[in-house]
Amino acid sequence: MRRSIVSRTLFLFISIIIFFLSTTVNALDDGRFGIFDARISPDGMKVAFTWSGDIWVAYVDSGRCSRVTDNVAYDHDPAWFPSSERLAFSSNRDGNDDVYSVFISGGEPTRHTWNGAGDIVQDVSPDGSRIMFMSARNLFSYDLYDVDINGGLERALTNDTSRNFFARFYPDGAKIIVSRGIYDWTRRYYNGSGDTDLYSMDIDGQNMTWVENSYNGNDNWPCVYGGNIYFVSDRELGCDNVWMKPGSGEAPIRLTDYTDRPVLFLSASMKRPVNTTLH
Ligand SMILES: [Ca+2]
Ligand SMILES: [Ca+2]
Ligand SMILES: [Ca+2]
Repeated sequence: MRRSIVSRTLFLFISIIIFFLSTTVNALDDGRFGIFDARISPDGMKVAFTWSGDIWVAYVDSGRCSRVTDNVAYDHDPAWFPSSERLAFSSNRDGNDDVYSVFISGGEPTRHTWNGAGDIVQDVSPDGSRIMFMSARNLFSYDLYDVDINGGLERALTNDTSRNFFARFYPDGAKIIVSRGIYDWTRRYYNGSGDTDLYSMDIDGQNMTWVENSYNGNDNWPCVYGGNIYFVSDRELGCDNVWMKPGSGEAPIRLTDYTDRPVLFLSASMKRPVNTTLH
């Protein structure tokens, strides 16, 4: 029963991803620009993404796309607020990447960081109060920070020599899951000492814990849904596919069968399928 519910749940959000790729790519991608940073909204009805240096939103029910930012600077890495009406994103419009947010209905973005290092948005806390971002403020590392949307100093969540990226909050806001290593995610089939593993930590950066380290290669884009951990890995088939590590602690299970076109930018909606309950 549990497997069937999980399968239906996964089918829902994979269907959304497939829908997104089959509509927006055809509509927008003329071969010169890629679509990046796809993120499903918490209500499951929209997909935010980066295209041609701006933030766009695709609507799942209609397939319509709308442009959220329109600026000569490079706007990227959108992350949804819990309302599904507002996005945090990074932009170099003021000289280097900083954290901004904007309502998808329009208006001027709000700026949240001013540091000289590049600040790359990772996620918004499930209560909407803080934006988590990655920044190379310390030499040779990419650490995680967060900032209160109402102002104040940023808070450092990590301080080490690893790259901490693709960080996402757990749905209940109690913890963060993150991919850690020192490699470049665009380098496929990497197996070496800099490979990424998945870790969880408290929202203040304490109690960093290995949650998936069984593969001497890369595990990326982790997200937690229904108590299970979903991520992207090339550990089989020579290609990046979607994998699930059950919350019960069993070995990861491969959920897609791609052999030539890798899965990128995995994300999950917080919305649960109608008439089902996850335990
Ligand atoms: Ca732009
Ligand atoms: Ca900055
Ligand atoms: Ca690994």
